[in-house]
Amino acid sequence: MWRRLDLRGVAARVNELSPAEIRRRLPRAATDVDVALDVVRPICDDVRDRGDAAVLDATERFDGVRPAALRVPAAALAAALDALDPAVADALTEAIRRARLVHRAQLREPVTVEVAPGTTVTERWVPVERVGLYVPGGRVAYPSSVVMNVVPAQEAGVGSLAVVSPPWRGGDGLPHPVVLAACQLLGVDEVYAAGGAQAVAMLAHGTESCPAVDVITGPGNVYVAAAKRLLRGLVGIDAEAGPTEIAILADHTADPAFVAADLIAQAEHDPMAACLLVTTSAELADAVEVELGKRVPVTRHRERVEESLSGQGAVALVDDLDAGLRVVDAWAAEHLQIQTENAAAVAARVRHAGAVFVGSYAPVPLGDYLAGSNHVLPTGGTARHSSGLAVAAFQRQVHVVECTREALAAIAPRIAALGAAEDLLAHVDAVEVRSR
Ligand code: HSO
Ligand code: ZN
Repeated sequence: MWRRLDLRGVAARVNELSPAEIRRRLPRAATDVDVALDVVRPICDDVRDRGDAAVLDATERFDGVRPAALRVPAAALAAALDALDPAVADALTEAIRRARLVHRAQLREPVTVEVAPGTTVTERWVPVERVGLYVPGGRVAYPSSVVMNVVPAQEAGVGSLAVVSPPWRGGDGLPHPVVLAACQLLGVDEVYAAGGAQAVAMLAHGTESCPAVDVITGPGNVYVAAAKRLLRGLVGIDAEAGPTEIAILADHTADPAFVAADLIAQAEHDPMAACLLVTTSAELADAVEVELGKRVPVTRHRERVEESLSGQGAVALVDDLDAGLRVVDAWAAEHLQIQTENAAAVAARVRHAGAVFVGSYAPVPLGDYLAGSNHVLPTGGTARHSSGLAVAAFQRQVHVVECTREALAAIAPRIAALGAAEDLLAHVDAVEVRSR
C-alpha cells in the first residue's frame, strides 16, 4: 500500500545527492496555491467592496448556510462552554495551561547593547495591535487549534483578537460548539462565523462588523492559503499551510506498532497528508508494513488513511543514521519523530523540521494537544526557512537608538565618509549641524 524507496547500498545515493535531489525522490502532495489564487481574487475583492454582505453571500455559497449575523453572540459562546463535556473542558484547560508556560517563556526582555561609549541600541519586542486567528471548521473541528493560535497571541501581549471559523456543517450557522467553548475558556469574546477566503478578506480589509486586523495566523485549506498569499502585505501572515506531514527516523530498536500507529495518526488528517518512514532496518520496515496491514482496515478514517498512505506514504531504507539524518533534513518535515537508540543525541543533530519528537513516548498527538508546544507548524519543506507559530509572529522587534552629543561627534567623520560615498550630503549635514 505504500512505496519502498531503497536508498541503501550505494553510499553515493544519499551522501552525494544534494538536499534538493533527495527531496525530489521523496513523495509529498503538491497543493497549487497559484490556481486557487484565481478563485479567491474575486471573493476577496468583493469583500473589500461590499463588506459584510459579501462575506455572508460567500458563506451561503460555500458553507451552505447564511448565519443570522457574522459575529457570534456572547450568549452562544457562554452556552457552548456550559454544554461542554467536562472531560473535554478539563483537557482544554490543561492544554491551555501548558501552552501558556511554553509560550510565555518565548517572551524576550529588551536588550541594550552599548556599541561605543555613549551610543546604545536597545532591541524591544512590541506586540501588534490586532490579530485575526483562523480556525478550520466546516467538516472538521479543531478546538485544539484555537488554543495554538490564541495562546501565543495573548502571551505576546496582543490587545485585540478576533477568531474566525466557518459555520459547522449541519449546525445553525455557528462554528463548531467545541470551538466556541474553547474561545470562551480562553477569554476570547470576538468570534465570527466565517471561513475560507472570505474570512481572510474580512480580517484583512475590515467590514462593518469586523475591524481590520494587522496579522492573520492559522492553518486552513488551499483557498485560505491563497487568500493569505493575496493579502499578505496589507496584513502580516504566519505561513501558508499545506497538507500535514510526518517523518519518522527509526532504527531496529523502534516498536513497529508505535511507528505504524503514528503514521496512521497523521494520515487520518487528510488524503493529501504525507507520511515518511526513514529507517536503517529492513526488518523494521517489514514489521511496520505488517502492522499497517492490521491497523489500517480498522481505523476510523480508513479511506483517508489509505489514500494518504498509497499516495504520499513511503519507507526509505538507508545505510546508517547519518544517511537517515540527511534524508529527513532534506525533506524538512512538519513533524519529525526520532525512534532510535540514543534518540535525544540523534534529535540534537536534526537541522530542518517544524517540531521534533524524541523517543518512543513523545508521539505527535502529544504535541497536537497537550505537550504545550505549538501545532501550527511549517509544511511542504518550508521548515527549511520558517518556524512554527510562536509569540514572535505577533510581535515586531524595534531598534531604539540613543546617542550623546560627544558620541555623535566622535563617529561623525565616519558618517561623513559613508555619506560622501553614497553622494548623500544632506545626511552628512544632519550630523555636522549638531557639532557646529
Ligand atoms: N497534526 C495537526 C494538528 C492537529 N492534530 C490538530 C489534531 N488536531 C497538524 O499539525
Ligand atoms: Zn494531528
